[in-house]
Amino acid sequence: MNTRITELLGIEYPIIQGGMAWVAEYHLASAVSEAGGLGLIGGANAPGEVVRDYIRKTKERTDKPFGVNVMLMSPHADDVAKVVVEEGVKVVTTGAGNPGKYMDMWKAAGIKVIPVVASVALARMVGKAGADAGGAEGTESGGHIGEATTMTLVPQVVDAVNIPVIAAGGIADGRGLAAAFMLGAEAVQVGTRFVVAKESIVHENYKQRIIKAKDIDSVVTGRSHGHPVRCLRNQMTREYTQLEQEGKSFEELEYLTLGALRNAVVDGDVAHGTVMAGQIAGMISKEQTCKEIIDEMMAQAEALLKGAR
Ligand code: TUI
Repeated sequence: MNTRITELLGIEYPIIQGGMAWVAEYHLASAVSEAGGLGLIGGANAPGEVVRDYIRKTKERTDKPFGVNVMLMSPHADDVAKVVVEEGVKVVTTGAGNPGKYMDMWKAAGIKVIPVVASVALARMVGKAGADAGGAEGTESGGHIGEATTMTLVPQVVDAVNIPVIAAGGIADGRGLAAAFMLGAEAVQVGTRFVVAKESIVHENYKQRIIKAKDIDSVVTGRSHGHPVRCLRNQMTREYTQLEQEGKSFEELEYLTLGALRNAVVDGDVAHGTVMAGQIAGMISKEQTCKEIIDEMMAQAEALLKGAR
């Protein structure tokens, strides 16, 4: 399954790990890269120096390609954008915004730039600005999301741009990978399944919450003020939804969730913390190594696509 994406990034398999806040640190990123996919360090809201340290620790663990996700709403985005250049990172993905202002700097440094977008309009814009590939992320994803589904967004983005497209949102096995290829994608981004990987450092409670999740356990908070975030239903989401319905301001609600993702990932408080996960959580049933996940996805997708040809 060699594609323009595997070629561009120098990876063995068309599987890219999501740049998930707090979750995508150097243990996970290096394990995914070692298994032949593209591991990502999630910059999230971390200061530039923390990301620099993670980049160096990833390099100690793997000689294979890896990338950094720059979360554009972060107060440290400018610093992280410079750190990736200084540290010679080869691949950058971006989320939660338009990376236009960093494109020239990154391209001049020879970085392969992959903005993750949730609309055709932004996909066109980043294509014109010189992006090397585009991530098309459906609303099935965990975390900060757009409105369109993966099934509808991916073919529309494929038609709108000339660069190769990576499908994201709702993909966690070989069936999803094969389906994404049928929609015209040339790689997939996988988040939630890697959260429960053996090498993932998230708290055991968080992993168990995903493993036990049912199809209908996924909810979206923050729609009313334009910051939709998908996570698993718990006491926090019930309180949040209640306050949202009462018309509480964004600032008041932010106070409720401040540090809430960290509380869930690091401390294992899956009742009051934010348990970000995609809608596919209901299908994920066990902890496996990154290599087992990637090998299983590839074998299943290859068998399906052989039958489809
Ligand atoms: O970025 C993501 N997923 C994320 S970022 C994140 S950290 C966070 N947590 C809470 C609130 C906000 C951020 C958790 N998950 N995925 C890529 C993605 N980008 N999905 C949607 C978008 C997006 C949305 C609006 C990209 C651009 C955009 O507008 C751009 C513009 O300026 O027109």
